[in-house]
Amino acid sequence: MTPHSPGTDQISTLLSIGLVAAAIVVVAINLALFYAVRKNRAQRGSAPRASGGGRRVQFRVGALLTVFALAIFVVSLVFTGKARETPATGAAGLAAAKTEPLTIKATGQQWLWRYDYPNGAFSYYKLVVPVDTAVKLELLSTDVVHTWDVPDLSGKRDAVPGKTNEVVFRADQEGEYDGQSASLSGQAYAAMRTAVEVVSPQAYEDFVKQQKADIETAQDRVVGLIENGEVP
Ligand SMILES: [Cu+2]
Repeated sequence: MTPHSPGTDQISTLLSIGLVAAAIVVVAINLALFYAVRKNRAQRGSAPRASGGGRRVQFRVGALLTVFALAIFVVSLVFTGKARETPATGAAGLAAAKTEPLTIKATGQQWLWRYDYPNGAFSYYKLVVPVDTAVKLELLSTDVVHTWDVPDLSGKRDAVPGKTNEVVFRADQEGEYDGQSASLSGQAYAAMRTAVEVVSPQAYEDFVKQQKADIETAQDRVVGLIENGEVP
């Protein structure tokens, strides 16, 4: 995972903190063990001493471990809280999303993602968003539970029928970010991938405009065919 949004930055920092904390525990336990064994090891001709440590030692170790666990708990709370915050659109982002995030509907269906943009355009599989812009995805599902999961940009979130969940992110770099299937939603769930293409605000505006025009042209053509009786 390479974080490319404030939320994923927090998640990956928390992951590193957890890793360091775990390493400290492993090293400390091994050092203590090594020290205890060395101190009490058998001398030539005498049996090793049994050592349990006094009440005071037990209390001190217990207190130390409690403080350590509490510290990790508090740090985790702070970082997950920060990861859930809605990021603000930056200076290089879409001007129209300065105060409110750009809201796009993401609808999961067996086995495809559909994205509906504010101007009425829509796209399948690939989501196009502007860089440095707060983007809010409203997750919906038409059938079963699907999971939207683009690890570089956000934590996973479920799209549940009859309920609207949200994912908020702000991509810090243009490029393409891959999503994967993260929950079993039927036979073809593994093929239900998605991709997020992060482009400049201008390229985003051009894309949704063009996409809308193309959709309308195609729809007009179909209506024309029906009116001419070429399609029953
Ligand atoms: Cu699915």
